Amino acid sequence: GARIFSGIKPTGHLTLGNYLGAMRRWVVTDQHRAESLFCVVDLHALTVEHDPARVRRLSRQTAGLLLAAGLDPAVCTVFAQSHVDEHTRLMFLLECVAADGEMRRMIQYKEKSVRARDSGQSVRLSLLTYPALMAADILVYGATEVPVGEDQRQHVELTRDLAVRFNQRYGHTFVVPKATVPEVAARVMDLQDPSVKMGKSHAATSGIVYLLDEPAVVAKKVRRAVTDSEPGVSYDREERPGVANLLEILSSCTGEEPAVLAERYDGIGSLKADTADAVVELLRPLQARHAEISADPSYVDGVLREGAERARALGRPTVDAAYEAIGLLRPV
Ligand code: AQP
Repeated sequence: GARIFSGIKPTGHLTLGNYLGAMRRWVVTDQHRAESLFCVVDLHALTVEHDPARVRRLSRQTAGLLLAAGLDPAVCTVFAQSHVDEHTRLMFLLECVAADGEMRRMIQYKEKSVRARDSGQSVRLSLLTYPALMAADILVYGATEVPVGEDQRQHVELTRDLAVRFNQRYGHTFVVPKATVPEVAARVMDLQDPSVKMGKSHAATSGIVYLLDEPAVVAKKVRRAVTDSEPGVSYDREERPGVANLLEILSSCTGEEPAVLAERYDGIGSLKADTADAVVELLRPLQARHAEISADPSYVDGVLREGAERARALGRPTVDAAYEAIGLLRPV
């Protein structure tokens, strides 16, 4: 049957992009239709300059937000990557089937290594090998599907390549997974600069809607979104990226096609007003549940503890099989 794995990095406060591109599907459909695991991938947060106390705080907050969004620990597994050693055990084997060239080709590596150098920091080696750990995250659990936003598709493709290569060389060990990307809002763009994605680790925050932004803040950010000087509203991602982004966000909230929505509006002002309202309503229940959940920090810790146990039990046989297959002497 289907098995689902996906993760989220505790590198910043979660955004509307994380929610529409990934989390919402985990909550609404994925967790109910297959055995599924959702992971706070905290090790990945160490691949760029980081503050230890902040990563720890964001890890707990991210887990809390996954639960507030509606992941139900009774039907799915919510856990932290660093609690389950199987991920790093498998990573090394995958580094032994991966080539350095294919790692260097990854867009995220290119972008984030430029960002690090531009701000005078060295590029951590783990940023280059990141996709091997991500591949391990997925392959450990024999996931068939990986629900992600568009920006992660390339890493899932590499995961497939590594799985196939390992299986060919050392015998069938891994399930070959595929990425599933939403039809709209697969790449929510920054409201102030619709040429870049809305990213939680970006420094300029006025174009980013955070899941915990107050309604008035959400409304202000949407109202001030950068669009263009064309009259009227039309859906054209190439020529009108700012307007298209608003239409996609609204579409993702209401379920109507962006092009159909575009016909309904004469001016950008009313599109922005409706989009702001829709996002505020979308976030309202999540924010209410988050307030309840944060009243009891031990709740989140308990969920993570049980999640890690379940994940470990699911993952260990595959990693043991991979160690055997690749030629390591197994302890007796
Ligand atoms: N803008 C987005 N639109 C749609 N989906 C998105 N995702 C992220 N941003 C958008 C999806 O959310 C999931 C978790 O993302 P992540 O934690 O792997 O990465 P991030 O939020 O992009 O955070 P970074 O990498 O720390 O910040 P950036 O890169 O922005 O500087 C993934 O499924 C992702 O596709």
